[in-house]
This record gives sequence, structure tokens and C-alpha cells, in this order.
Amino acid sequence: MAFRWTNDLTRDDVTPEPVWLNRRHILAGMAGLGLGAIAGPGLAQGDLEPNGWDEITSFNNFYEFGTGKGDPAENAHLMTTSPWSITIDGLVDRPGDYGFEQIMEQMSVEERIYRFRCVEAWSMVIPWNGFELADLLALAGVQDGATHVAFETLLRPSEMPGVSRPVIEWPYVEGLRLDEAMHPLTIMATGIYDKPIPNQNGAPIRLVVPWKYGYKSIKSIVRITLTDSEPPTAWNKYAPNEYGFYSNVNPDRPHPRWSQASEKRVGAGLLARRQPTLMFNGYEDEVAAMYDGMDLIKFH
Ligand SMILES: Nc1nc2c(c(=O)[nH]1)N[C@H]1C(S)=C(S)[C@@H](COP(=O)(O)O)O[C@H]1N2
Ligand SMILES: [Mo]
Repeated sequence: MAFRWTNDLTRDDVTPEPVWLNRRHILAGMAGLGLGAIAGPGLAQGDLEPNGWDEITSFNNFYEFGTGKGDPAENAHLMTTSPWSITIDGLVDRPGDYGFEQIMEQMSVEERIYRFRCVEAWSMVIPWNGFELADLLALAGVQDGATHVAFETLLRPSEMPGVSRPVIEWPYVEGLRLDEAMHPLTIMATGIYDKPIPNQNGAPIRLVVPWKYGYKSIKSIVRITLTDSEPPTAWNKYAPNEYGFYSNVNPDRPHPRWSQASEKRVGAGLLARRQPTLMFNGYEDEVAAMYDGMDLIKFH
């Protein structure tokens, strides 16, 4: 598999410009940015009308600040996000602490309008600003033996009222297979609607993997570790039969306690109909090949 993990230091070296522009064009098409005619099946124009700022920033899951949907908006201001750095370690050529400003100087931030699907069966459409995780990993230089990427959220009890209770095992951790991490749809988000990402949404930098349930998109990341085995994940540790490692959006694999066949758009109104959940959250054409031959019920 041809991943872009050469030792190149800048994005321009890692991704030749024509590829970059072409990818932008494809993603713009997917997002229906005035190019509705080339949007794929199921990605109708209206489905990708972004949710409003207030919806995106007031209805959240960020258990470090409480388990209620309104708790993050109320409590996340307690978190200090500057200075901030991400430790990148494990199977990399250049392990170390990468300062947030230093990272931002080297990355080209663009807008990606993505469907966002929570395992609790609600969904939103969010206009993220961010850059590809692959470009950040290229800065550190991924070594040949690496097969997975592990992520860790900040754990600072003095600023996080929710972590005094053992809701899950803290810190929040997540993981991806390396090919998933290198996929061009996988981004590190640093903004929403061209504003810095608000604390309740995972400031200053969080993962967004649009074809997976929302809990994979780990917030406020302080460590990224390249490994040679599947890393533990917070929700899988909590309830392995309910939350698997892959967590790909799949209407055919119900959560043991509720269906995943349909979803409700946040903000669509009380009378709005539920809409059918799309395989891989509507990104099937882009990602299905990574799972060829896998039993997606077993490996949920
Ligand atoms: N550190 C951390 N990351 C997290 C969570 C969390 O509780 N802690 N919740 C997850 C869940 S369940 C969802 S649905 C999304 C919600 O992202 P949003 O609040 O930006 O919509 O964040 C994910 N990332
Ligand atoms: Mo979620």
C-alpha cells in the first residue's frame, strides 16, 4: 500500500500540488458546494446544508465536562488551551512535542463540510476547518513497522469537572488503523465556520473521521502514538459488545440497545422525519475499499 509517510518535511513535498487541488475539487463535489450535479447518490444538496453555529456548539458530547449534552458548553471554558502541544511518539523518525503554533505554521488549513453521525442516532453537518492527519504524521515521519495510530485527550482534573467520576477510564483514548489514519477524508480539525474550534468541540485540535460514529473523533488531543498493534479505545474498554474498534457507520449493525437504521438531524424540528442511515455515513465510494473482504458485523 502506497502511504505518504516518506520523510519529507513540508506538505508541498508530501503532496504534489496537482494532487492536492484535485482532491480539493473532489471533496468540494462531495460537499455539494455549488456542485450538486456531481454529488454522489445519497448526498443530496439539502442533506449537506450545515447546522447552525449554536446547534454545533451547544449540543455536545465531551464527558470530561459532564455527561449532559449541555454540560460541555457550560463547563469547557475551564480548560486552558494555550500553550498546547501534541506529543508524537512511538514508531516515528522524529518523536517529540509539536507545539500547536508550530504545527499550524506548516499546515494548510481548508474547509471540509462533513456529515457527522453519532452512535446515539442523531446527526449534524459541520463545516470544519482543518488539515489532513496524513500531513501531520508526515512531519513526524512514520516508520515502516507502524500499523496503527493511537490518540489521547488531555487529562487535567483541575479544569475538567467530569473526570472526578469514573464514567469511562480517563484519559479518553482512541485509535485508527494506519490506512484509515492516512485516508484523505481523515482530518485534524482546528476550526468551525472559520473560527477557532470552541472548547466544547475539542479545542484547539481534534480528530474528525466522517465515515465513523462520532465517538471516534477524539477531542483536545495531546498525544499521538504510532504503534504496531491495535490500540485500546475508551468506549470499547467500557462496553466491548456495544462499541467495536472500527465503529464504521453501518445501518445493518444495530447497537445492541437500539437501531442504527435511521437518524435524526439535529435542529430539523420535532416533526421532521428520521432519515435512513447511509453505509459509511455516505462516504462508501471513498472508503469501502479499505474493508474489502472484512465481515463488518464481526468487526464492528
Ligand atoms: N475527549 C473526548 N472526545 C470525544 C468525546 C468525549 O467525551 N471526550 N465524545 C465523543 C462523542 S460520543 C461524540 S458524538 C463527539 C461529539 O463531537 P461534538 O460535540 O463536536 O459534536 O465527540 C467525541 N469525542
Ligand atoms: Mo457520540
